[in-house]
Amino acid sequence: MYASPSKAWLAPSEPVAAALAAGRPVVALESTIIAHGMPYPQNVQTAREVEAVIRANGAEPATIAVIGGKIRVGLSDGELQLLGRPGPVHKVSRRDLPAVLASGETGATTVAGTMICAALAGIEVFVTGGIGGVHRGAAETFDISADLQELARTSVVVVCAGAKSILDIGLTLEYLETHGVPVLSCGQDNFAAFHTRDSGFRADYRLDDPQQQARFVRTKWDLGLAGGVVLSTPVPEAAAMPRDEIDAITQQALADAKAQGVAGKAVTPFLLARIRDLTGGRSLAANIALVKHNAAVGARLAVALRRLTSHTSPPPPSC
Ligand code: PSU
Ligand code: MN
Repeated sequence: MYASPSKAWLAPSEPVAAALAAGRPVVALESTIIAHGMPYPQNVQTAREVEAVIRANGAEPATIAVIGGKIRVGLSDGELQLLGRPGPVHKVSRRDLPAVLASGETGATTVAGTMICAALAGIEVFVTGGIGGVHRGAAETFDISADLQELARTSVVVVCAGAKSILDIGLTLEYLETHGVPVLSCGQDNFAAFHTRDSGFRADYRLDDPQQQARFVRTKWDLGLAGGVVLSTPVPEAAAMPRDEIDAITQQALADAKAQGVAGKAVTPFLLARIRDLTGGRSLAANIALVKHNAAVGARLAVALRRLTSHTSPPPPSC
């Protein structure tokens, strides 16, 4: 029977445990981006730099992964290396979490997996690069990331640079609307498209100020409206890629995936790696720049949320 979730699986690091106990702002970070989204050693280097940006903006970083039968919240240098080096690391979404925890193997958490763990640990803000979404051609493949369903039910803010153009961004936004997930934008009216600043689709609400963002989020949860919030902020101008180029390369990568019969959880890592090769590594530079920028936005929101006086805990998932 489903009881209230047990925190026994959580193993926070000392700094994260201390920050949570003191009510200081904490920002969760995912690990699939380290293990399956970027190559070694840039992945580990970036993970460290992103943590430093969060500290510089007044919050405690908590990178999340499954190691040795525990959900580690806040990783040591050795643990970052374990995830970042080539090796057997599972990609852990909602479906995979019990298997990898129970087996004691090593797992990197996706947006969905990280949201679950962050909520369990009492962390309200989570920074990533891009969210998963409805894949192009989903009408035939049914390929819709579990990230979207998680956003519908788990009360964590996900700060991102929008969604990649490997996805159908219009359908991704439709799906989020259906499930009552608000999409906020910071710095521009439109939802961002990861490598490029503008997806061509408007976000639901533009809120540039962390105080405004915090009031929105707190109001949603005070109303008992369980579920996540997407906060999109565009890749910094200097690191953005030309739209025509990334569109053409995305088409090529999608065709390659189809020709090679790539399916299931392998699709997104395959496309990310293929785009990196086809851009001669320039997509990686954009990826690194945008994650660091997201980290600053997320840390400022976490600080603003802690400063709000009216505070109740986020509601638990409705199922
Ligand atoms: N988008 C990116 N980089 C990533 C991912 C998505 O630009 O690394 C990762 C995230 O961990 C996300 C996951 O949760 O891919 C989505 O995988 P899928 O499409 O299989 O749900
Ligand atoms: Mn999928």
